[in-house]
Amino acid sequence: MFLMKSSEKQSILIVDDSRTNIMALAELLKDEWAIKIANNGATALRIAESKSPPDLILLDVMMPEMDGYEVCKRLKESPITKDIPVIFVTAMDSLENEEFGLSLGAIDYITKPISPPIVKARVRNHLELKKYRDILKESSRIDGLTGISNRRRFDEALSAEWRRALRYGSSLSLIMIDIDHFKNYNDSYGHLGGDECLRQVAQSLHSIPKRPLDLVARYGGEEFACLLPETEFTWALKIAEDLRSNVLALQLPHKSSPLSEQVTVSLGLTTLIPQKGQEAQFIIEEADRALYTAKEAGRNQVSW
Ligand code: GH3
Ligand code: MG
Ligand code: MG
Ligand code: MG
Repeated sequence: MFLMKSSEKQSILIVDDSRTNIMALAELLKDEWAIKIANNGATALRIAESKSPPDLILLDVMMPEMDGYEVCKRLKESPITKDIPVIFVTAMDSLENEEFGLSLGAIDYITKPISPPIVKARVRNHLELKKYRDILKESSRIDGLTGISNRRRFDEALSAEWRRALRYGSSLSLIMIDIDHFKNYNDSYGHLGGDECLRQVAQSLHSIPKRPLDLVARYGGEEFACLLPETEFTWALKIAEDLRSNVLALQLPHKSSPLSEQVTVSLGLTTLIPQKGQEAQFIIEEADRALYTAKEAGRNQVSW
């Protein structure tokens, strides 16, 4: 459900200050792959960090302002872009240059003038490897019990969205969700019964947020987290209420709950605009505090 659809074309970002070079490469590759272009380093970095990053970057070296080596260095330094493979395509054909380019983390170094079939073959090989890396990466970010995203995916997404929100001054919302009286549930229905309950609650939570960057993850035990980038408080509150009522709608019996006859969740919501000097951890602490308030106030409710 989370894996890339095989029908989706992989995309290549071509970075070159020469329009002629861009057109030549684009012409060569456009039938097989989706093409993005940038005629300077800053634009390339922006596209690489965007919500739909390329699967491969073909990078010129000699460009005014920021050269290709610097672009590659920055791509490899950022956790958001470091896994995008970079191939230098350049007229700088000395062994020293090639060695330097590869030492920056590029996976390949192609010198101009290019041989079109060889460029195509190398691009194809690297994109094939990228596809399998993506599949592996994806499966290591799925929670084994519930099939939704796991803590690792959540931590990565939070760190990426925190940076983005900090840079653009946008609102980030986080909802922490905890099943009420789950210890009792395990006591009544056994650990396997508890596991089945976790699966159903996870799936019902997962089906609520609709935008591609919204994320519901199993945070740990019987706690879940819902991360909503670029989301204002009012909308996040509506999502939180929807999460709560979707779990109620499951009508899972919970005979030993001191609260009601069925499984319920408590939710803590925080919306904030990240400020310089704050750590991403801050939004978790705030949402946890709100969750504690919801528990204290009687559970089966949203607090903020
Ligand atoms: P509260 O309403 O205050 O949240 O009460 P609670 O009983 O849910 O809270 P507590 O954190 O004390 O209990 C969480 C329980 O969740 C304890 C643990 O046994 C259970 N749990 C955690 N992970 C799993 C799991 O993977 N499977 C099962 N079956 N139970 C789990
Ligand atoms: Mg150039
Ligand atoms: Mg708990
Ligand atoms: Mg609990």
